[in-house]
Amino acid sequence: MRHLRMVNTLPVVLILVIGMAACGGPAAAPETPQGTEPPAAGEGAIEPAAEIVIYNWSEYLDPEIYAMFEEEFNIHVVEDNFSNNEELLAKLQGGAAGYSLIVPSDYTVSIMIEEGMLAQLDHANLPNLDNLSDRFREVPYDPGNEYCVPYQWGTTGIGYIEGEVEEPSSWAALFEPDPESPAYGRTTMLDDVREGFAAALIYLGYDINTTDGNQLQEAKQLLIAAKAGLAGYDSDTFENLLASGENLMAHGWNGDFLVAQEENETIAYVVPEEGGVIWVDNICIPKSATPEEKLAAEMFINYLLRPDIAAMLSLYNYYASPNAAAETELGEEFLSDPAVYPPDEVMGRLQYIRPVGEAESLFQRLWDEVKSAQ
Ligand code: SPD
Repeated sequence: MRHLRMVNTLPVVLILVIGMAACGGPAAAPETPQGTEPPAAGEGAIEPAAEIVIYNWSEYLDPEIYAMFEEEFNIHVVEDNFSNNEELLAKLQGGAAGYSLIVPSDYTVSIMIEEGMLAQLDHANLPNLDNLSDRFREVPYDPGNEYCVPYQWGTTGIGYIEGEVEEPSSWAALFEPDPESPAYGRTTMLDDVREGFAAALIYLGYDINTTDGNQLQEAKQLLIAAKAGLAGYDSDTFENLLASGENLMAHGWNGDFLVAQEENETIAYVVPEEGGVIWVDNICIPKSATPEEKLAAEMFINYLLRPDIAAMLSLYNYYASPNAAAETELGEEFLSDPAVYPPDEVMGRLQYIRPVGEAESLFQRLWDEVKSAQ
């Protein structure tokens, strides 16, 4: 089993309200139905599609799960990947069809619901929904799981090579890069507008969902200054670049660093003292799915909700599970890993990214300016 060295940092600088019920340690497993049977096919009933396409983050679903699902239900799953929520959103807004399943984060679910991009889930096809812990049945961006099912949750902080660089206990490690540090020029930041701005805004002491133009300009200047110490922006391979020794520090997601630790045990992860981001990714069905694809997609979601499969998913990518019934299979060692399930002290300084309405385009314009700055 993988272990990430989680470094506890200094006391809380920002006391931030975690407004979602989705935070906190694992809950006790409820007694729940474990059914995986597809809905009975009556006369004139829809037959599930023979193939579905899932549009997901990279390395976020054990291929063995696809194989087992296909074996059991004779439905083939094909995967395509995106690097950030905005790429997913733009692709669907651009009219991309053919996807039966997508995996947006919390704030993007809100946007997609608002824009009418998601199909309503038929809960009759999701008997395993009851396996979710209560707090994931009532997430604020989708109360009652009308459109989506929470998939995994985690945090955003800094990964680094222990012994080669000092512990980056402050975001200053990114935003005031020391040319003498071995990590100078061997550091990456996520290629992600909201995550990039969140890191800068947290360092400045601002709300990560601010729409104040002056604060966003200040954050932009900080992000531009940070570029001197960066090797680049990367959301897909940042952990591998640490594992291989090419880079020494990366802004990124906890589970990805944990997985990479299997290859390089000197990788460590920290949520800096100023705070970090907490997020919940969700599995949803785009409205463009045909009835046959939607049924097959619901069967796949129900399969993922099975305790053994939910545990397999979390043990593959080392992210926390919203599935309370999976806890027995996950085991105490996993459930008590502070890098996966942050202790209260860390939870207290995490913030959720939220939709910012019309200011989304301002964030995007400023991010483009950051990316193109010399
Ligand atoms: N390797 C998959 C990582 C998925 C992380 N999603 C988090 C998005 C938070 N903004």
